Amino acid sequence: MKSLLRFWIIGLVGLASYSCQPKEESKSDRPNIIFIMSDDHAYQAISAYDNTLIETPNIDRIAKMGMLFTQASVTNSICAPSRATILTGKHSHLNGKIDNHFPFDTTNVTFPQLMQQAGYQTAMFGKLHFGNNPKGFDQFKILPGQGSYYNPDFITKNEGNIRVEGYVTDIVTDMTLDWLDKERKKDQPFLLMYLHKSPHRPWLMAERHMEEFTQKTFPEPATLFDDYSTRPAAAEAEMNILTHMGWSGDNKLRPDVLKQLGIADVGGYDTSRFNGQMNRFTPSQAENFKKYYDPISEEFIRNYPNISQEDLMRWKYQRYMQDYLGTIKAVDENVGRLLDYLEANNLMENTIIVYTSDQGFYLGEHGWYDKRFVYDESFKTPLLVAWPGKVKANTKSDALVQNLDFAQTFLEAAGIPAPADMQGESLLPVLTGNTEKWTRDAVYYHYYEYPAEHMVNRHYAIVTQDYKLVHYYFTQDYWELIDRVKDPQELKNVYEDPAYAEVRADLHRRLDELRIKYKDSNEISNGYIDRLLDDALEGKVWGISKERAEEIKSKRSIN
Ligand code: SGN
Ligand code: CA
Repeated sequence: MKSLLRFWIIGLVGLASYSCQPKEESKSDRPNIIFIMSDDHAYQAISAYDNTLIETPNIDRIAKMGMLFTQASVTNSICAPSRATILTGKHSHLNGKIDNHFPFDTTNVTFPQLMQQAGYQTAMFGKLHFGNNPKGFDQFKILPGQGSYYNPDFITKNEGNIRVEGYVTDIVTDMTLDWLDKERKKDQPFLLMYLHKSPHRPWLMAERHMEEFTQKTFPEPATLFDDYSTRPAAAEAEMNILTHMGWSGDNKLRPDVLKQLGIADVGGYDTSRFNGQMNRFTPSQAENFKKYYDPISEEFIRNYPNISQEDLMRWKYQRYMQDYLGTIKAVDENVGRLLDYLEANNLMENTIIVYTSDQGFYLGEHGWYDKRFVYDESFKTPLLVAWPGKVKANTKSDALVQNLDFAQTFLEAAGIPAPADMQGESLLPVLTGNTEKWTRDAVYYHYYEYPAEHMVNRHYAIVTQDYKLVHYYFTQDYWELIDRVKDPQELKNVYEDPAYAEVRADLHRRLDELRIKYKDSNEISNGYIDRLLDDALEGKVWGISKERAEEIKSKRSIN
């Protein structure tokens, strides 16, 4: 009798849910997810945040349709670790991808695998940078490592390794649109990861933008001539535009011009890499490049004899901005192509569109390029999310959200339970205006890639809306306290200032709590501590000689 009753109840419930939600519809109810991520795209270079440097009307469309996050950040400001955190929903110390050097551990569970298992069609195009192929994708075409701007190679799921002639940002978009058009299954929701190489170093813009962007001048940031006083790790870093940026590979002066002027090239991206890039061009691409870049070299020869160090810094900054922002122009145009496609094909309605970057970037602030530090320009990252009907148009949030949160956000949106060991929080309450359900008031940060190119010492930190408390360790051992409200440019370490004694004690307590909450500890960091140094001692770390590694080894101490 009991079982008969159960049969009836199940039958009734089944019938009821069937009558309000026919099967196909319940499938298509689950939103599609389009995750657009660029590489090293500073929020200062998106006009929805700030239009001082560039207009990005297409990326801005996402903010106009949805929400712009002003305090989105990463847990570890470097490429592959950020991507690993995004895919696993775990901090670097738990997913194991602490730096760019060692490959990603593919035994990690990633959210695309879970979505694929739950019936999502999944695809990835562009830059991954894991040292191995992504799991959980029905289709992928990824760049090997950093990839190339011109005539890039791709590792593909079904066609082996291929080389495609053209400009990388256009090609990755062509692949993406092609997939949407020809391979997308209309009866399945999809997860699409559309991942640009731009605007990563060496900042090679598309041919069509060279004329305009090599002529532009840009306002300088207030801290271009930062002297790094009170911040020893900042002083040690090797990412100053004047002293570390390559003259040829980065600033694109012709190697013969450097020779003629007696300038020794500097930085990782030097003459040999410049020549390598030139060799990659087709004859017509090379001709076009020379047409716009040769005059820069010629002018430099004329001006160099009388130029001061300050003006050289200014010149290098302008050259950097022209190229960096030039690459963003193509990203913006191509994001526009994708949005147009979605509009034209009725795909806007039930699709979550995210635009973000794997981390932020310095555009001359503190005299720098690159990232890695917990200072705002690289700790924060752009985040714009549209979901028509669900996320209110034209809204802003200053919630302390992180790349750690994407996995759980997407899983919740798709109705898939998140594994208990994921460490983020779903952003749905913030996105849908239920902010009372969002209580996070501090985030945790930990950067590890040292000794390595750019020489940014290891550090971990707590960041709140008002402060940052940072511990630098490994070869340096000291604390930094930044007052984010009074010192938004982050120039002054007030750790020893008695006026901050209480704040400091409170932040120490909260940092300890966060480290427990996220399961980080000195024991875990010490487990990773010499991995990179050991490889550097064998000459296996890009940018670090064996002699340098020996010198660092003699200085290093356990945190
Ligand atoms: C390359 C760049 C660095 C950059 C790293 C990491 N040098 O090594 O400037 O910091 O990538 O970037 S280059 O001379 O090869 O251009 S990341 O975005 O992949 O983390
Ligand atoms: Ca990056």
